[in-house]
Amino acid sequence: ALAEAQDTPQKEKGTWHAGTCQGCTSWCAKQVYVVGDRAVKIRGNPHSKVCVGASCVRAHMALQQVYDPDRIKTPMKRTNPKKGRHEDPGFVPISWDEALDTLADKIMELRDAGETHKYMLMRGRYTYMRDILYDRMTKIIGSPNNISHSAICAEAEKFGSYYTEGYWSYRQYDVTKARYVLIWGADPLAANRQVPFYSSVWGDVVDRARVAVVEPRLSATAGKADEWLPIVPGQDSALALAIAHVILARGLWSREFVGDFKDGTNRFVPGQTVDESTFDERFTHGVVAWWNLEVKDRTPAWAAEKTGLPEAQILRVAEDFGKAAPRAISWVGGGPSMQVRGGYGSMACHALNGLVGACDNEGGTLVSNKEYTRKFPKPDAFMDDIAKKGKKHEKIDQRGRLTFPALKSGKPGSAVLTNNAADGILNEDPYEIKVAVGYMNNFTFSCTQPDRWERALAKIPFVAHLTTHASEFSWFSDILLPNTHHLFEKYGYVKSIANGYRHVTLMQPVIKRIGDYKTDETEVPWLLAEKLSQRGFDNLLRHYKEYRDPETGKEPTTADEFSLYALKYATQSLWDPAQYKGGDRFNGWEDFLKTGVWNSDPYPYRKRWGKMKTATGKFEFYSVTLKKALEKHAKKHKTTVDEVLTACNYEAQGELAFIPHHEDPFTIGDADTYPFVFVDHKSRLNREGRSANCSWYYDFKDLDPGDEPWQDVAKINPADAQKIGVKSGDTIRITSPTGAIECTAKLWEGIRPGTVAKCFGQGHWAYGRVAAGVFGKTPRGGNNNDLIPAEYDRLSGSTVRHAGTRVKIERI
Ligand code: MGD
Ligand code: MGD
Ligand code: SF4
Ligand code: MO
Repeated sequence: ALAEAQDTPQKEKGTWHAGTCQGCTSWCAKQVYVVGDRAVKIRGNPHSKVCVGASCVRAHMALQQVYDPDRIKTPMKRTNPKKGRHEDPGFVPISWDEALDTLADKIMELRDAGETHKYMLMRGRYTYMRDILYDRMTKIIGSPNNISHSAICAEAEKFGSYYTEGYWSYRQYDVTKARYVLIWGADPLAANRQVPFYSSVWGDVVDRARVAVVEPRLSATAGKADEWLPIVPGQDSALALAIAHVILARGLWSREFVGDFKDGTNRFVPGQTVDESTFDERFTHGVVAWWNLEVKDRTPAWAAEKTGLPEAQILRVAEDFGKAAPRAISWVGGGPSMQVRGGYGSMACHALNGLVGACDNEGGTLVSNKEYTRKFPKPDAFMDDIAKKGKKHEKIDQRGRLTFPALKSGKPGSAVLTNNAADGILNEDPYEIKVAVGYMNNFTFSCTQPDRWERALAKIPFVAHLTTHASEFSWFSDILLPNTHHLFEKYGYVKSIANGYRHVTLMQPVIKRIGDYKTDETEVPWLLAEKLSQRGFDNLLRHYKEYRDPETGKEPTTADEFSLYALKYATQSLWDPAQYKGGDRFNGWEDFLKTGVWNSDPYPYRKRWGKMKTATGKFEFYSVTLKKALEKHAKKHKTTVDEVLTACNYEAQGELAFIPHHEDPFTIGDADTYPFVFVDHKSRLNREGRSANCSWYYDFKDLDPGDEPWQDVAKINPADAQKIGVKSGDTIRITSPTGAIECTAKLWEGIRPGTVAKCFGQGHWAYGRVAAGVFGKTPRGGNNNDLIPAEYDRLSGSTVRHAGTRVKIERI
C-alpha cells in the first residue's frame, strides 16, 4: 500500500498560507500548506525576523489538534444537574442559538437584579483580540471580575526586571553577540520563549560563548552547555549574590554602566562596608548600598553550602561571566521566580545584567522594540449605571488584601491572583459568583491544588466554557461552546520579540471548519451582544459597532465582519501606507494578510540608559520603585513594610526588603516524612496544557531527557532510588502534603540527589480518549499539580510551582 501511495502522483497542488502558532508563548509566525481545504504541513514563516523561518518540534502537533476526532463540534448542554468529578455531565448537542440564548438570559438576570459583579470571565491563553471579550464585555456587563491566567504563568519573572529596570515583561537575549550566557531555570532549546530562533542559532552560540545552566535537572540546554549547575531547589538567590560578590570584589563590573570609585581604587573588599561618597555611580542606583547591606558577605564559600554546588564552580562561573562583560547575559526563567520567595530570586538573578552592563546593550538583555498596533475603542460611554456600580466591587481573587500585595507595575493590588480566585469563589469572599465564562483555560488541571477549582466550579450555578476539547474545566460546565483552532481557523494577532526585533503576526482562517466552531474572542462576543440587544440591553452591540472597517468606514453587521474589521482596525498602522509609522512597509491590507507578519525596526541599543521607568530613571540595585510600592501597600493596611513581608512569608526585614537579597526557600512538607524536593518542568512537546490528546506527544516523549515514550515517569537519582528500593519501570505513588499521584519510576543520573523531577502535562482524566486513561474516569499518568500546594509569591501574585513542595515516594 505504501509503494502504491508513493507511486500515485499528487492530484492536487497545495498553497502556503501565513498563520501563527500559539503552542507556547513564543507566538511564532508560521506558514500552513493547504491542499484542497485541508492543512497538511507547517513550517516557519521566512518573513519573520523574530523566528527566522525556523520551527520547533511541537509546531507539527497543531495538525493533530485541529483534526482531532475528539474536538467538540457543536455547542452542548449539561443534562445532569449534579456537578462533581464523578458525575457524568450528560452533555447533549444544542444549537448556537439555544446556547447563547441561555447565556444571555443568565447575564440579564444579573443585570435585572443589580448584581452584575457576580459575573466572572476567566481567560487562559489569548490573542491580542482579547480585550473584546476579556475587558470590554466584562466592563459593559458591569463586573470587576476578568481573571486572566497570568499569575499561574510567569509574573514573578517580570517582577525582577520591573523592580530593577522598570520593565514588566519578558526580555529578549542578544545571544549571537554574547560571550557568556548564564541561564536560570529555563530550557530555551525545549521551552521558555522563541525556541525556533534560539535553537537555530545555538550552534553558533556555543561556539562563541560559554553557556552555563542553573537547574536541578539536566535539561536539553544543560546537556549542551559548558557548565551545568545542579542547584539545590530554591537557592538561586544565594548563587546570584555570590556571583555579584565576585564581580564586585574582583573589579569586573561595567565601569561604563555602573560607574567607578572616584580615585579608581576598588574598595569592595569582602566583609567590609564601603563609604558611598567614594563611588561615582552612572546609570545605576544603589550599588554601594547593595554591597553594604547584602553582597559583601555573600562569598562563594557561603553560597557553596546553600546551593550544594562546588565553591570552585561558583567562582569559575562568576569570573568567566564577569570577564565577558558587557556581553554577558543573565537569563531569568520560571525556575528561580515561580517560588514562594521568587520575586526576590528573580530580582537577584536579573540584577547581574545591571552589574555587567548587559542591560539594553549589545550581546545582553533587551526589552521589546516599538510596535504600532492600536487599542480597541474605549468602553466607558457604554457602561451604564448598573455597570459602573457593579465594577466598583472588590475582585474575586482578593488582590490587594494585606497578604496579597500583588504589586504589578508599582501599584498594590494591580496584579492578578489567578489561583486564589478558586478560594474567593468557594468562600463567597467577598461574594458569590453566579455566572462564569471561561475561555482557552483549564484551571481544574493547570492550577496547583486543582481540586479547589473542581469544588469552586461545581458551586457556581452557571458556567460556560469556550473550548476545543471537553477538558477537566468543561466537565464542571453547563454549556460548552466549540472554538476555532488558533493556527488554522480564526482571525487574530499576537506580538513577540527575539533577534533584536519585534514582530506582529496574524492568524487567519485557511481551512474549512469541520465542526460548527466559532471564535472565542470575536465571533462569540458579537453573537452574545446580539442576544443581549434582543433582550433590551444593546450597549455591548452598540460598542462593537464602533469597530469599523478602516478601508470602507462600514460598521460590522455580522460576527464574520466584526472579527475581520476588528483585526484590520487594531493593525491599521502596520498595513495602511497612509498611517506608516515604522518597521516593514505594506501596500495595504491584502499585502499584509498574504505576508502574515510585520517586523519592527532593529533594536536601538543603550537608548534606555538613564531613562528607565524606575523611580530614579536608573537601573536600581536599591529599588526605590519597590520601596514606594511596598510603603503604599503597608500604608493602605495601616501597618509597616516589615509586617507586610512577614504576613506574606518573606524573611526580609528593614532595608533588605528593597534590594535583591538571599532568602531560604519556603517549602511545604517536613523533610523526615517527605525526603525529596519535587522538581516540575515543561515537556519539549507540551503545547502548554493542550497537546495531551495528540498521539505524537507520547510517541516522541523521549525527546525530553530522561523520559520514555508512552509513559509518565518520575526521574529519580539512582543513589536515592537504591535507598528506597525503587527500580526503573516500577509503578510508584508520589505523595505530598496536599495530594498523591501514580506514575512510573525512572532511574536517571541527570537529577540532583534529594530531588525528583517530573514533566508537567500528563494526568488528564478528561480532554479526550488519548489524554485520559479512561475518559471521565481515570487519568493517564499523574498531574503534577495534584502534588503542588496552592502557594504564592505574594509580591507578584504568582502561583508557585518550583521549590515549594516536598514529597515521598513509595513502590506500589
Ligand atoms: P491550558 O492548560 O493550556 O491553559 O494553563 P491554562 O491557561 O489553563 O488549556 C487551555 C484549554 O483551552 C484547553 O484545556 C482546552 O480546553 C482549550 N483549548 C485548546 N486549544 C484551544 C484553541 O485553539 N482555542 C480555544 N479557544 N481553546 C483551546 C496554562 C498555564 O499552565 C501556563 S501559561 C503555565 S506557564 C503553567 N505551566 C505549568 C507548569 O509548567 N507546571 C505545572 N505544574 N502547572 C502549570 N500550569 C500553568
Ligand atoms: P518553567 O516552566 O517554570 O519556566 O518557561 P520557563 O521560563 O522555562 O520552567 C522552569 C525550569 O526551572 C524547568 O526547566 C525546571 O527544571 C527548572 N527548575 C525547577 N526548580 C528550580 C529551581 O529551584 N531553580 C532553578 N534554577 N530551576 C528550577 C515558561 C514559558 O514556557 C511559559 S510561561 C509558557 S506558557 C510556554 N509554555 C511552554 C510549553 O508548554 N511547552 C514548551 N515546550 N515550551 C513552552 N514555552 C513557554
Ligand atoms: Fe513557536 Fe511555540 Fe508554536 Fe513551537 S510551539 S512553533 S515555539 S509558538
Ligand atoms: Mo505560561
